Amino acid sequence: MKRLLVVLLVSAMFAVGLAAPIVLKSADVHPDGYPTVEAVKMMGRIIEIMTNGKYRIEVYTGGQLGDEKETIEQTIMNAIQMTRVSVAPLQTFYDPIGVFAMPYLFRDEEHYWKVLEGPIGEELLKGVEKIGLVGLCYYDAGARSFYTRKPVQKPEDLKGMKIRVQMNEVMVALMQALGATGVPMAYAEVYTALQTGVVDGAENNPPSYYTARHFEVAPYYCLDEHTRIPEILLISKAFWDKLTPEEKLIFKTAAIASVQYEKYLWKKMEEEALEAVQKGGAKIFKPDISAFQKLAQAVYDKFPQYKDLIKRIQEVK
Ligand code: GTR
Repeated sequence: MKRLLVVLLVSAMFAVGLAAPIVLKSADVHPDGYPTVEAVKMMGRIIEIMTNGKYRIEVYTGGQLGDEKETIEQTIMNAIQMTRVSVAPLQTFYDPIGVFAMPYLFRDEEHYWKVLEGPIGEELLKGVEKIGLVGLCYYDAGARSFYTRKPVQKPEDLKGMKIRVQMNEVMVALMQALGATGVPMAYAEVYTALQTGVVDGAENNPPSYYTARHFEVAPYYCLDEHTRIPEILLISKAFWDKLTPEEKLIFKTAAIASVQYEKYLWKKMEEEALEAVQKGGAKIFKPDISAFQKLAQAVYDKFPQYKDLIKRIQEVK
């Protein structure tokens, strides 16, 4: 009798389209509440509704599925279906996108979005197909600045310091140009590395500085805003290729909607984070940015492969 009921129930569920959804695992190094995490969740809800429950996105937060290099690899292999990462660690897999890590590349925020949402941004999103990924969209990640155990107010203060950077060659070169040593390291390890003095500092945007609680162990935040490296949402090409044209359109539309949401959450959190870290004891310093900018120019000679792209980016008005 019980069996019959189960069978009936299951067939009824199939009939109304509630049958076991296809679950996409999506990775993020940030916690719940972080703009990128909430944006991907929103995208998932739109997709679930629009496909009558056929697809569901489960976001695995806080680096549960590995660091960014690992989740990129897993997404390429379709072991997980999606990952939201910074474009910085993607450089190792697809070099052209590393151009976005160049220091002081964008004149301002408007220029940044014009490039990302224009032909150059599209071209680089499309480019990741070569490595088995599909780029769905970029998200805002603001500007990255230094935070250290001892105050930094001008580039000379960075001399001899070990600064944790993302897994990215441009960032290592930038630290060298500023007189420091770049130490590539996974995000999850940064707190302890700062606490124990394995590194003297790191660099990131205000929401990361706050949510990863790095302000507790590196309380001097110098807003030199050396880079604007966007976030990117990647989906496995192996998975993508199985979607119908209509499903692809739904995924892409949902991604675009989630970008608007992320941008809104980002602005809010950027402000809240700056307030919260100061309440938590961090000291914020606004330096003379041109001093950093001048030294950072040396990085441009080291990456001749980006010359054309940089020229095109600068020409975007
Ligand atoms: C954050 C970014 C993360 C991660 C992190 C890091 O700003 O959102 O995806 O790349 O920086 O520094 O590792």
